[in-house]
Amino acid sequence: MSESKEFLTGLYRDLLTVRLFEERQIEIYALGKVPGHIHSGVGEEAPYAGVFATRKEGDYFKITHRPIGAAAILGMPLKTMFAEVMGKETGNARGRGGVLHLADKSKGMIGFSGTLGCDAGVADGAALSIQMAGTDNVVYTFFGDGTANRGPVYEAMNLAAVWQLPVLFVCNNNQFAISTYASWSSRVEHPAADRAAGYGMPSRAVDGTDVLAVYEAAKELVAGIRAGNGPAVLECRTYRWRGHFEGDQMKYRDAAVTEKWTREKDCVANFGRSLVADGVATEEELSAIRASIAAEIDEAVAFAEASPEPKPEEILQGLYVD
Ligand SMILES: Cc1ncc(C[n+]2csc(CCOP(=O)(O)OP(=O)(O)O)c2C)c(N)n1
Ligand SMILES: [Mg+2]
Repeated sequence: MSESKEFLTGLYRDLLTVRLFEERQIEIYALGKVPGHIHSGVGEEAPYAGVFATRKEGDYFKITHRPIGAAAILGMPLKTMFAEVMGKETGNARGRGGVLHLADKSKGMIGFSGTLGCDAGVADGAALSIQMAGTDNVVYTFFGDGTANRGPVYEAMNLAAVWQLPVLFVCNNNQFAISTYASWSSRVEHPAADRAAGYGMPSRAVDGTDVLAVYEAAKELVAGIRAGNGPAVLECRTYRWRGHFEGDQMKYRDAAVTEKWTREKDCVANFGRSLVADGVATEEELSAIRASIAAEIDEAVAFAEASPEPKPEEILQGLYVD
């Protein structure tokens, strides 16, 4: 591996932070501590960790509903994240947004719309502001394979290409949109990457469980965007390990296939093993990283649990610009 030990172990930490956040989210949801419902992103950490490793100060980010632990990579405190997820006053949206609305403008996170696909147009707007300011910053906007088939995504891609906007469109193709297989809703293998040529954009499709493959492809595409060559598409093939939501019985899919993906294509375990095999880090060093993240998560959950709920008389505060 040509990257430094610091970079590679940092990448491992990012992957594992998202993994442990997502696992803990499942636990607290099962205990009835999360209002609404969650969309587990366990197993889909590498597209975010690999892509965000190419970021720099001043960039903008739009994450989706899965995995929301990705917000931690961008520097959002775990305490704030768990508090928001649990609907507490100490969350980033004072508990009004919940699992779908982890965002912090000071970290470049410009929010997420539950109306899937519309984020791509917002990414264009942020990219236009970068273009007008004349910097070499980039907007990273994520969406799923199902969302890749939506009109607003096509329009945003076309406009970004026509105006040569600095956007990296990242499709996390986890092969399902709720219970619909990606192959049932698209005639092309890569619903985002295969269509990029139609807009005049470069694209790459990679194994989204290989964090270094994701990073290398993103680095190449982002270099072109920062150089002023306009937008690009990166598609990462992953697999949704759990149901669309917790409680989904997944009768529409073969449990043996799921078991195979989780066993063979675990992006965290595989990357950890390669770091040890290549002499970049020892098992002990990786265990120490795990222990420090786990301790931070314990502390964050305790903080969120002890935080106050919004007061009924204040529940409408902050929903609109005052
Ligand atoms: C415009 C719109 N249609 C439908 C939904 C309901 N919905 C929520 S998640 C989801 C599946 C999206 O699939 P995909 O884009 O592949 O993302 P994934 O859930 O697999 O991460 C759907 C249909 C929505 N939120 N917005
Ligand atoms: Mg999907």
